[in-house]
Order: sequence, then C-alpha cells, then structure tokens
Amino acid sequence: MSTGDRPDAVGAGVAPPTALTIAGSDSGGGAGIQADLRTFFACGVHGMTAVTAVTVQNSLGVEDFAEVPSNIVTAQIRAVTADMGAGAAKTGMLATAEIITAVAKTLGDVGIGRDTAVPFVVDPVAASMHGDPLLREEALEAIRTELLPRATLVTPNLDEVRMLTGVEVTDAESRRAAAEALLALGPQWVLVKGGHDSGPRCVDLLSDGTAHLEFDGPRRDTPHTHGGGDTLASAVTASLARGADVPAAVEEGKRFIERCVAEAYPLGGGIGPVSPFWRLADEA
Ligand code: PXL
Repeated sequence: MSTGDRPDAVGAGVAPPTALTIAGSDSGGGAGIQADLRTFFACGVHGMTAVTAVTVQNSLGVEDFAEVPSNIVTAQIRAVTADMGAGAAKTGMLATAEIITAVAKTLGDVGIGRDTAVPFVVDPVAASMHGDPLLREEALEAIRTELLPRATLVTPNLDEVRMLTGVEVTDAESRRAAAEALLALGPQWVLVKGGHDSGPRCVDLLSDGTAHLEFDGPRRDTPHTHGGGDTLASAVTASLARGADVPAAVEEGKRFIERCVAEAYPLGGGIGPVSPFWRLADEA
C-alpha cells in the first residue's frame, strides 16, 4: 500500500481485513487500545477490541487503573471472533495473571495463535513510559508460560527482555542471546526492540532461531514516544491481517513507526504520543 492510496483490499461497501486487540484503555488516547485502533485504521484494517483494563492517565503518567473481570475479557474475544472473525490478533496491557490465563485459554479455543491460520502478536507490556506498572508482579510468569508458547511473534523492549529472561542487552552478542532466551519460551518469532537502548542508532533483531534479521534506523531526539510500542505491534498485526509474512510485516511496521516517531507531537505537559496523522495528511 502506498501512502495516499485507498488500502488495496478496501472498496466501498467491502469489509477490510480485520484485527483484534486485547489491551487496556489509555484515557489520554495515545497508547493502549486507542493507539491500536488508530493504527489499525491508518493501516487499512477494521479493528476490534477486548478491553482488559481501564487506566486513568494523561501525558504526565498513570494515576490508577481498574481491571475488567476476566470472564468479560474472554467474552469480548468470543463474541467478535464467533461472528466477525479476526485476521490477526495482538495483546497489549493484560494487567493480571488471571486475565493472561483466561486470554491464553480462549485464544486456544477460538483458534488464534502460532500454528493456526490466525497470527498472534504479544506485546508484553509491563510499564508505561513513565515507569508506572501496568502488569502485576506475579503476571510475568503467566506471560512466560501461557502466552508466549502461543505467540506468532513477541515484541519486547529491552526492559521487558530483562524482566522476561534476565538477559541485559548491551551489544549484538547479548541481543542474539536475548532472542534465543525468548525463543526458548515458545514463540515462533521474536523482535528484540532497541528503542530503549542508547546510542545514535536503533537496532531491532527479528529471529525465529534460523533467520536473524536486523532492522537498523536512526534514533530520533524526541521525548514524545508515548504509544510507540503499541503502534509498532499494531502496525505489524495489521500487516499480518493483510496477509504479509512475519519478516514483511515487521518491515512494514518499522517503516510505519519510524514516521510516527518522526512526526510525534507534544500534547499536555508530559510525554506526547507518536503520530499516525501523516497517513491522513498524504490524502489531502
Ligand atoms: O505503551 C504501553 C501501554 C499500553 N497500554 C496502556 C498504556 C500504555 C502506556 O502508558 O497506558 C493502556
């Protein structure tokens, strides 16, 4: 799809590809479910949601959150998949071990995940950009043992890599070791993201244990990166829903997020969101 074009598969009155996000609400609109939906839209995909938690936040941080009961989370997944179908799915903030366990079981029941026809991306969200926790401590083990074995792709940043595997990424060798440690937990592919690293370049490593693909881009000097991880994972999920394989979807997702970070905007007094608005601007 070139920017400015109507996404190929979408004609008037014709349903676009669909994707499901299982994630938390960000009242500030820049991350979580809201980032996922605006990214799906910008990438030509009809977005559906299973809301896991409602956060109370603005650009200055997360003040509080309430979880949605796990039976309501799974009922949302069942309702949309039974009737509308999902071309791909992703998770973001899952908040508790109970929700993770319920989501993992339900995805198995409805046929979403690695080794099925419906690709599944796990963005193992643990904290906000401000460091506010979005996942209860005991839930990490449920991500490791119940969610990652079902994942087509897992997209941790370096803090999440450390929390999940104990590996501290400092160079190419430790990045490779981190990918191996994550693959040992059962996902088909892993994208170790370099965004939280320092240095002038941002290097991400995509691996399935056989292929090792590096994505290298410039690091932007902006504080406004709220929703960056969600937006990347959603853009990749949208590409998967449109039929791309994992390396092609990550390539497309990287191109998308790089421009969203380049055009991120201040909003409020703290960290502003990455921006998919350039897709609209190109339409004018
Ligand atoms: O960007 C990670 C993230 C995911 N989901 C929700 C969030 C955040 C970051 O603040 O609030 C709901």
